[in-house]
Amino acid sequence: MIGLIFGPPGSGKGTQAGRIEREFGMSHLSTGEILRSEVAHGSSVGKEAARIMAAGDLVPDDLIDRIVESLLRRTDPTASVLLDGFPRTVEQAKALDRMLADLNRNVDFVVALDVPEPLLVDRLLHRAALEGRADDTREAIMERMHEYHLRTADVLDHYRRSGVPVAEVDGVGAVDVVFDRVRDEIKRVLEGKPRARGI
Ligand code: B4P
Repeated sequence: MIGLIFGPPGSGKGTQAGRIEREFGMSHLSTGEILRSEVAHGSSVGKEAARIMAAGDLVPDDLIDRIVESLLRRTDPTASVLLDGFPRTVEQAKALDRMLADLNRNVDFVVALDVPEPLLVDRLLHRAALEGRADDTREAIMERMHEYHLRTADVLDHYRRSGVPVAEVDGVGAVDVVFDRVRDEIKRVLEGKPRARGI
């Protein structure tokens, strides 16, 4: 099974992904975490990505596609994988379709977290105060929101058009409450049941 956790910056992708990983036995693959690790190690990829990420921009599609393709090729073909933060552009989504087709796999579901923008900004500024991530400055946060609307939001339509089940989940509320909704949606998709409440 291949699942995607999708949503704007600060919507809780990474937070919910850890819980989904434990509940459904999926391997969590976060492109944001991979890039931060490359930056921390000072690799050539990290050097290229650091400045782009700190400005709140998206790293180039070909760079991120190569990273994901190499990881997917090294993954046990029977393992369930949860992709977090990828794809972030329609071009990345098309590249993922090609990678998965080569591996005789496909995207089985998308969980999209829905959170109003003022709350997203509050969450990220709160995280900035706690963790001091380079891309959690107010300026970078606003740029990340802009990039999301400009380039990432259309990814959901790509999957809807392809017939992949897309579950939009209300991401407002305590982390455990949001996870209850996420878990119910994934179970519903896995059981092939129609949606009970509106997408
Ligand atoms: P990511 O690491 O994906 O960063 P993010 O969008 O902020 O999500 P994250 O998972 O960290 O945060 P979450 O919403 O869980 O990407 C970082 C950067 O990497 C991108 O801007 C880009 O430059 C680059 N990048 C990554 N993938 C790329 C790709 N495919 N293509 C190009 N570039 C790429 O949580 C946010 C905060 O909210 C946390 O503090 C959390 O504790 C809090 N929170 C979560 N759920 C909450 C809840 N229910 N209530 C209250 N707070 C909550």
